[in-house]
Amino acid sequence: MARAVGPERRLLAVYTGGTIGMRSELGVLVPGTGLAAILRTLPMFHDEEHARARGLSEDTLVLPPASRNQRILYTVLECQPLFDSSDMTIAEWVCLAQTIKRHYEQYHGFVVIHGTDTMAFAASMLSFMLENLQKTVILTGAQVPIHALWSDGRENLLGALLMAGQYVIPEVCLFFQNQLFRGNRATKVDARRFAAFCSPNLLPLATVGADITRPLSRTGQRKLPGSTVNRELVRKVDGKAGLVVHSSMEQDVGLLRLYPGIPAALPPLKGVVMETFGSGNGPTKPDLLQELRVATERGLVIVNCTHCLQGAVTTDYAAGMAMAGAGVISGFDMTSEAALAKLSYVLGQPGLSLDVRKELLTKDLRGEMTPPSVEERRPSLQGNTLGGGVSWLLSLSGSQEADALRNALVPSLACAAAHAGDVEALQALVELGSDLGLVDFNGQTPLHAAARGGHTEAVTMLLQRGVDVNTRDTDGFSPLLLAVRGRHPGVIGLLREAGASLSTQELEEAGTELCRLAYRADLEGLQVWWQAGADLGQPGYDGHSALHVAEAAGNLAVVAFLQSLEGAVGAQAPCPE
Ligand code: ASN
Repeated sequence: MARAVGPERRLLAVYTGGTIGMRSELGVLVPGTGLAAILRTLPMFHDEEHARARGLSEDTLVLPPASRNQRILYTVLECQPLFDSSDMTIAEWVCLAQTIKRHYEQYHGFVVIHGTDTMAFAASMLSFMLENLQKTVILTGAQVPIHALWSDGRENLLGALLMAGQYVIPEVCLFFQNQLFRGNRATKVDARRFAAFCSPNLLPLATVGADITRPLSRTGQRKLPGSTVNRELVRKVDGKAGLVVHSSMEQDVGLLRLYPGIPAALPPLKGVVMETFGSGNGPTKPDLLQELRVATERGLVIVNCTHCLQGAVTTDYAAGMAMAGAGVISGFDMTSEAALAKLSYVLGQPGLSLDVRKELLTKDLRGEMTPPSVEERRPSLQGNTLGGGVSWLLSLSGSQEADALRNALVPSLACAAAHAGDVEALQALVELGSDLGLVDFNGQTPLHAAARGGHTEAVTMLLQRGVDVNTRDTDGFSPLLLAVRGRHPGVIGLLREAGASLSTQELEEAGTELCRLAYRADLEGLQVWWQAGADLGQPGYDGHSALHVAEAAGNLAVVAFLQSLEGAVGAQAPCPE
C-alpha cells in the first residue's frame, strides 16, 4: 500500500443500488435514483466553490481538501437498473467488473456503492474476476439511507473515497464503519448495527481512527493520522502485468449448510461449498459419505468451509478426516462467500483438467485464505534458508558497504521478527550486536511491532533490554496505543508496569473513540482503554461522554460498567507499581 501522489486524484464511484440511496415507498425501502444530486448538496461530499473555480464539468464532484496539495475528484456512474443487492447475481457482477475495465485507464481508483446484503459475495467475486489489479477498488454502502438524519452512509462513503483517493491499494476491498477489509475476507454479521461487517480470519488492511477529520497540520499534510494501516498485509503486484477481467464464471455453483441428520442427497450442481460443523466435520454415516464419494468421483467439486465465524478446516477429527477421504477439498479459513466465488472462477476457466481445478482450489489465489503451510512456516532468522542468508549478511563486517547494508537492514528485520513474535530471531539479532531500539522505514520500533501483534514474550524481552517504552512512531503513536487498538490486555499490563503512558494528544483523541465503543456496547474495547490509563469521561468531538452515549443508546451493561468506575469516569485506572 503506497501513499498516492499527484495534485488531483480521479475516482469513479459506480452506484449499483443498496440502502445507501434508498427511498421509502408505501412503507418499504426501494432503490432510489439521483445519488449524485444528493451528494452535490452535502458540503462534505462536494466543494462547489472549488469546482466552479476549477471549471469542473457538471458530472464531476470534488471533496473538500484532504491535504494542501491534493484534491479528490469523483464521478458517480449510476447503474440502470439499481438493485436491492439481494437481486444481484454473478451476471451483474461480471458487468461491474467490465465497467471497471472500461474506465480503468481514466481513473486512479474505484468505489463501488453496493447493497450490504450481498456485498461480501460481490467483493469476493470481483476479487477473482479482476486479475493483476493495480488500482484500488473499494466497495461500500450503508445500513441507513444517506439522506436520513442519522446515517452511516455518509461516513462509509466518505471513508471509501478518501481511502481510494489517498492510497494505492491494489486489491478489491470493503470499507465499513472505519475499517478497510480485504473484500474476499469480509462477511456480513449484523443486519441492524452500523458495524455490519467483520473479517474473521484476517486483520483489517486499515482502520481509520477518530481523527480522520482532524484539521491539516502546519505543513498541510494529513496522513489520515488516526488510521492504522497494516501495510504488510496488502498484496504486492506485478508492476508490468495488465488488468485481466475473467468474465467466464461458472454459475452452476451453490452453498449447502450441513445440519444434524442431513439426508444423503446432493444438489445437481457442478460445484458446492459445503458449510460443515466446527473445524470441518460432518456426519460419518456411511450412506452420506458414500454419496459424497460417488459425487466427487463423478466430477462434482465440493469445498469444505466451516460454518463457524472464525477458525479453519482441519483433519483433527475422524469426522473431518472422513470428509477429506470422500474427496471434499479443504477451504481452510475461507469465508463461504469467498469459497463460492473461487469455485465459480476456477470452474469457469476454460480448458483446465479436473485435477488442475482441484489443485487451484487448494492454493491462495487472491489472498482469500491462509493455507496451513504458510501459518506453520513462521519467519525465523535461523530456521530457514532466507533466515540463514540474512544471518550471514548481518554477520558481514569489514567493509563500509557491508556495514551500511547491515545497518539499513537491521531495523526492518527486527520489526518483522517482533511482529511475528519471534523471540528467537530477536535474540539472534542481539547476538549479532544489533540495537533493538532503532526505527524502521515507518518510524516504528520493534516494541511497536510486538505491541501491535500482542506478543507478550517479545514485549517482555524488549523491555528487559531497556528499550524506550514511550517511543513514538512517525504518526505519533506509542506502543501502548497500538496495544490498545489491537486489544492486547497482556501487553498493555506489561507496558504500563514499565512506565508507559498515553500522550496528552492520544488521551484527548480517545474521547470520540470511547463514545463509539459505548454506542456499540463494546465493553472489551472500553476496558482496554481504561487499563491503558485513559480518562473514560473524556468527551468526544461533540462534547458528549461515553456515559451519555451509552445512556442514550440504552446500553445498560456499558452504563453499569462506567458507573462502577465511580472515580474512574473522570479519573484513570491506577497505574501499576
Ligand atoms: N437490502 C439492502 C441491500 O442489500 C440492504 C443494505 O444495503 N443495507 O441492497
